[in-house]
Amino acid sequence: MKLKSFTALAAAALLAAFPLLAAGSETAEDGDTIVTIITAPEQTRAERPPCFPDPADNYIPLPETENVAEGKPVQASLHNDVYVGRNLNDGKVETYWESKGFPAEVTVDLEGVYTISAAAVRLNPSAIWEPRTQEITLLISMDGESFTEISPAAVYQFDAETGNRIRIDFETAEAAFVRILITANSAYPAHSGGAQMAEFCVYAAE
Ligand SMILES: [Ca+2]
Repeated sequence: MKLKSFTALAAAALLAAFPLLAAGSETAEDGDTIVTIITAPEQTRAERPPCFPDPADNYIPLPETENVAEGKPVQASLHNDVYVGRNLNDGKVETYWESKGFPAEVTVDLEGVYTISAAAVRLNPSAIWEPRTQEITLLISMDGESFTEISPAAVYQFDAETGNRIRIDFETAEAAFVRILITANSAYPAHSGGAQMAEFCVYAAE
């Protein structure tokens, strides 16, 4: 009790000595928190101090032309678990398709004839996805029945350091359908899994 009365006396003395404190004491008595509002600058991505390099600087660059495969009808080999075919061109690297075994085949109907010159296969760029290789062949068609190889089977390295993405450039060609064939995935040396694609992109020629 002694302490309380001393505190009250001290507060009264302070207010008498410094009347300006009275204005601020109103808020304090209500128990509100006193905050200072600072308007943040508009920004579309996290700002990174110059001493921390942006990992995206090491990513394999992708064409800036339209990805004509995005959102188009897909026919895909059987999938594992919930990793269905529509995940492979929904525009999100967080969702992916995983085939049930090999060979794994995906055909995208571009719904029209496009002049194309590159494709890309993307996985989630998170480092949780450990480095792996996949063996990939690309084919094109005008009628969806007769396909021509435009990029022969080759082994591509996927690594979070380079964005977990690979790019396949080929001679400019016209196509209405694009087929991708994946025959191996080093992350699945046994037959428990299959091919994996977060996004299959087909780019219009410049
Ligand atoms: Ca996806």
